Amino acid sequence: MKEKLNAIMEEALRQIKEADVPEKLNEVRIAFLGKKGELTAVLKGMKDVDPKERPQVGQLVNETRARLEEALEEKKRRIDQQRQEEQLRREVIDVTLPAKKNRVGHRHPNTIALEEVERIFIGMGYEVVEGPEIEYDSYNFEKLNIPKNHPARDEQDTFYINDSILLRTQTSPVQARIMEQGKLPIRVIAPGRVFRSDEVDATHSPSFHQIEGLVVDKKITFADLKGTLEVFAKELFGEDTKTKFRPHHFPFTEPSAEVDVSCFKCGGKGCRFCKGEGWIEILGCGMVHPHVLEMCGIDPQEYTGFAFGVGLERIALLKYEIDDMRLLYENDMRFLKQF
Ligand code: 2U9
Repeated sequence: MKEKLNAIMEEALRQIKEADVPEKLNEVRIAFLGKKGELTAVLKGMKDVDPKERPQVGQLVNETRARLEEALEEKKRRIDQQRQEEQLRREVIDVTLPAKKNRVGHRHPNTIALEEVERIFIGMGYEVVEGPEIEYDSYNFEKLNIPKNHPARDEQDTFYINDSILLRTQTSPVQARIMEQGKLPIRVIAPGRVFRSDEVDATHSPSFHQIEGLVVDKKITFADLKGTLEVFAKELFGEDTKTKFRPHHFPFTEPSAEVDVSCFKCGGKGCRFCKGEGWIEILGCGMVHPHVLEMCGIDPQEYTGFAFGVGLERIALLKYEIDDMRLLYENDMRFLKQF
């Protein structure tokens, strides 16, 4: 019996040594210590052993069982340790590798300029309003004093969907719609995309952006217009900025003016930036034409108003000293990431 137990032990220890994964180790455990295992079979055969020898054989079986359990446990610990070491080797982090750059985007120069203009007018109590880019001819032209065959239609040629629907050439129809709603007084700015049938060059594009403003109330005068635009120019270009109003003509305003600001590079002395002029043109403006007020349902005897319009791209080009408008639309990251 002793030899048999020794043979079992030797075979079990050999198999434990060979087992290299926990699954195989478990198979060895079942083969020797399981219900139908070899050592269990010896225990079951105890009834055939001479009763005198039974205690000794029983002790031997128990010792063998304890040895095998210990060997199994030890091998399991070693396999687990090996696995953990392998895993640590596999998952090692190279702290010397350069970190992945987290590239955070930022606002387009047009958006930065727009938000600056909006901030200034919101500070003066204005509301920001928007309207459709596809417009009726009547809102884009007729109600703004530009009837069919008016010469201003040539300057503002656009893309027509049909005879009466077009891509808006200005954001003025947004204000015409606001006036028609009849809620007075009005103090709004209308930023948005506009379209013209223009060739692309450094200062023109078939699609660009405008910000227009409109104020309608009782007793609004040209002095209100001047004061408002002077504040705007100082906020945008600096406290020392001067403004100059030059008479001009627009069909929708009367009287009308173009506004220049003193060059913020040379302070008005004349430099390369202002082409030696000392002044830079920034916007157009005027008192809303009484006929325009009337066509939009407002009594010009009771109410007066002023309006102005500024090209957003022009503001961005000036503020950031960009010399070609096309750069604003090309989405070249080397250009855009400078702002
Ligand atoms: C209504 C009545 C009047 C808006 C105005 C201008 C003068 C103007 C240009 C600036 C550069 C367009 O982008 S640009 O080419 N705009 O000079 N715009 S007054 O006048 C209005 C608007 C709406 C109902």
